[in-house]
Amino acid sequence: MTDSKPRYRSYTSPAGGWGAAAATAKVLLEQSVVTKGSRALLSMNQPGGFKCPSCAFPDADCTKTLEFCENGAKALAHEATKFRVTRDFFAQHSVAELMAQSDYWLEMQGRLTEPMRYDPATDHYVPVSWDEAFATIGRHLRALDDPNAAEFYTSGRTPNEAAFLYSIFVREYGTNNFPDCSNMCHEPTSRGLPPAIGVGKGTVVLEDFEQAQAIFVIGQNPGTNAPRMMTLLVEARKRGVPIVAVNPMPERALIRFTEPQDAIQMATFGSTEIASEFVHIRVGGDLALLKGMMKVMVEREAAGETVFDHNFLREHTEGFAELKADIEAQDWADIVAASGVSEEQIRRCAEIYIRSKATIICYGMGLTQHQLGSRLVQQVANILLLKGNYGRPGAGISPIRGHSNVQGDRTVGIDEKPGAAYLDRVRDVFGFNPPRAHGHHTIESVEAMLAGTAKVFIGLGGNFVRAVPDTERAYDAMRKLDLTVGIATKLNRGHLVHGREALILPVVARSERIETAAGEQFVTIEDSMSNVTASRGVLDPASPHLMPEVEIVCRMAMAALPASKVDWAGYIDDYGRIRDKIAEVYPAIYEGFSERIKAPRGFHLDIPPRRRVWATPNGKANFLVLPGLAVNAEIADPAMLRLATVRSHDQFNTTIYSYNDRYRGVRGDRMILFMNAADREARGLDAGARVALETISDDGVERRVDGLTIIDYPMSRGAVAGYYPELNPLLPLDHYDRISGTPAAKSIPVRVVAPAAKG
Ligand SMILES: Nc1nc2c(c(=O)[nH]1)N[C@H]1C(S)=C(S)[C@@H](COP(=O)(O)OP(=O)(O)OC[C@H]3O[C@@H](n4cnc5c(=O)[nH]c(N)nc54)[C@H](O)[C@@H]3O)O[C@H]1N2
Ligand SMILES: Nc1nc2c(c(=O)[nH]1)N[C@H]1C(S)=C(S)[C@@H](COP(=O)(O)OP(=O)(O)OC[C@H]3O[C@@H](n4cnc5c(=O)[nH]c(N)nc54)[C@H](O)[C@@H]3O)O[C@H]1N2
Ligand SMILES: [Mo]
Repeated sequence: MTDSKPRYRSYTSPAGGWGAAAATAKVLLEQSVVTKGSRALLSMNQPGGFKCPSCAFPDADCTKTLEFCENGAKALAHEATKFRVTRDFFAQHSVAELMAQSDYWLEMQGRLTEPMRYDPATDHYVPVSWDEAFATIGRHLRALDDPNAAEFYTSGRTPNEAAFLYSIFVREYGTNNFPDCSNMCHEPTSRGLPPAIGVGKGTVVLEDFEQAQAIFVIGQNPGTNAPRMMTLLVEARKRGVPIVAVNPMPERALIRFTEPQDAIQMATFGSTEIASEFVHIRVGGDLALLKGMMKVMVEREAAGETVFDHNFLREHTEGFAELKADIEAQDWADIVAASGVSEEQIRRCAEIYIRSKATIICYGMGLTQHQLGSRLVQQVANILLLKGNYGRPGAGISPIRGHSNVQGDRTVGIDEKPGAAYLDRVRDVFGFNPPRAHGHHTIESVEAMLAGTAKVFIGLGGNFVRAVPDTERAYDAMRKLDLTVGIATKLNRGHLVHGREALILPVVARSERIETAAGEQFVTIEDSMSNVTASRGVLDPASPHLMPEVEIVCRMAMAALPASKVDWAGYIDDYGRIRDKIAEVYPAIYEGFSERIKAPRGFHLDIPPRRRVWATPNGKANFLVLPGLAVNAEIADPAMLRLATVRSHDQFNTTIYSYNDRYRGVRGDRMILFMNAADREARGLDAGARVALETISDDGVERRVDGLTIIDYPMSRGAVAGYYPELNPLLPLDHYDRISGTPAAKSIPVRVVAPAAKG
């Protein structure tokens, strides 16, 4: 915490606008990259340039001159920063000293510059040669009796080429242990949608937003986490398209937004009202809302109106009768109580949905991060099926992904539960027998570390210990390991909470040029709407000693697998050869990759539901019923509140850009508890009180976070919110969705308790 007196003033201006423009200028200045950063921003998301390292939202067509947002600019400025973490820095600070610093401070030290190894004798990181680093990794991996004792994490900034090779390396090594960031994020989409519609991805493309007649935004905060999406929402509103926003927090950008790319709106201080209907849902109340809307549809059909797309239902779906029976069994009073939304408003939402001939439903972490997240996502698929909102312009399901290439990483093999057909393909293309047994997802990998069965952790990007639940236990877990390896651009806590031996391997970043013996290389990424595009860095690497991720993966493989059947050395220089192999392993979607990627805006990967083709066992789209109205285990404790851990406007996941959260009116602090005044008064607490939170659980582990300041905020009743990752110590490791493995980070059962007495 930087400031003992946090300041809070409710933010009443529209989101976006000059505030966004000013914040862009400020961050370039703070990182001392005004000229370099501004120049790089002109190449971001442009043909021939690089892809924004921030979120996974696709870019629009070339008619827009600038294709970045305030938060993309922050991501770029922090990557292009002039600050450096050098060997002198590590000589000055022991790991114990660095541990005492905040995540913000660590981030602000700048880019990593050379490989480092942990020296237990001095508790300092010291320089190590790349050769020695790979030899260490090879020695540890070769020494393991069981390849399943190694965990291979991936974070979603890793491009397709590196992720693909990593998935081949790890499988040849002998395990499917692929914990990844998606396991904490949109896995309910990847696992929940295939049995419903045959693909674990979204079915809309950008153009669909221009033809939609209604748009729902559920559990998502696009003004902060996908700001380029705001352009589409503004345009839709200007066309009079109703937008329904469903959220326990009245996020500013969902209410009013000024489009920073709109010169007239900027000049006149104008703004656009976004949500025509703001649904102030209870945390976890979305299931009840969706069922309420479906109930209205069922009732109107029973009264003789044609509401469903009957041809579509007949031709394309199975399970309608079961769904209908489940909906009929729900009682209105229960629906209203579980959602916290009035019957009138649910009826208005249903009316919007019924009238629209093409509806898009977007959703984010507010929907996925619950104990039944995967099955909740299936209910979104259901309501869209009822009106045939697939394979029609302007309609479909639209999970808004997080990391810029998290979807692509999964497509090219980062998957702890690979299918048999894919494994056969890998065997045929590469000539080794990949392991068939499923591997660990993120939670299972932490459990294996705690149990002492895991020995080695390799993190291809990311900040594993800060991202996972149960921070204290995660720290214990990492410290039991023999070797931890962090492959990263920036120093983070994951490098400080380490195994007996530890390495930090610094990489060339997205915005930087990759030069190999074969000349300049580009990489590819897949965005949230399945577009694959090339990304070519334009800046000089932060240091001459950085290595591209592709080369790091190849050299780890060469060190660990001396008798490999794969030509690793051949992939280091020529990324075209990697793409040819991707095409061989995934002919159905990647045939002709090297040719197709030459198109200035890349190409779209086939999504069968767009053609009304369903890759499910029965060849149909399936209605999947989730009985009841709850997506989290009920807890009969009257003091219980549901805690949603969310992102501020000034962070990218575990990377903290500042202590401010502009749209929520917070300055100078992140130890905040957003609470409804009525919930606060019911507990006899004062506004601005300092409190602690305790998790309600029955596993005997005490989980508590102290030093939180209550802010009166228009939360829905019974819901509180605070920031991730500071509140991760409250999230129990086993509080997760069993289908996807995704932690229920939006519904932690907590109670407010008195703070520890100050010593
Ligand atoms: N600038 C920036 N951009 C990012 C990121 C970042 O940290 N910073 N992270 C990236 C990543 S990896 C991801 S996954 C995405 C995340 O993007 P979002 O999905 O927008 O992320 P969150 O802030 O976690 O939460 C989303 C919203 O869910 C709401 N919510 C909480 N509980 C519920 C509930 O029960 N029901 C409903 N309907 N809503 C609920 C919260 O109030 C919040 O507005 O953004 C990506 N883009
Ligand atoms: N309580 C709670 N927990 C959550 C969430 C939540 O909403 N609430 N959200 C979850 C979600 S959605 C996600 S996606 C995860 C995120 O989990 P992660 O993906 O593991 O975390 P990040 O903070 O995105 O990782 C940041 C680090 O990545 C490294 N990095 C940045 N760019 C690059 C690059 O180009 N290459 C390489 N190799 N490294 C790079 C930098 O060193 C930086 O410190 O957290 C999850 N955890
Ligand atoms: Mo994410």
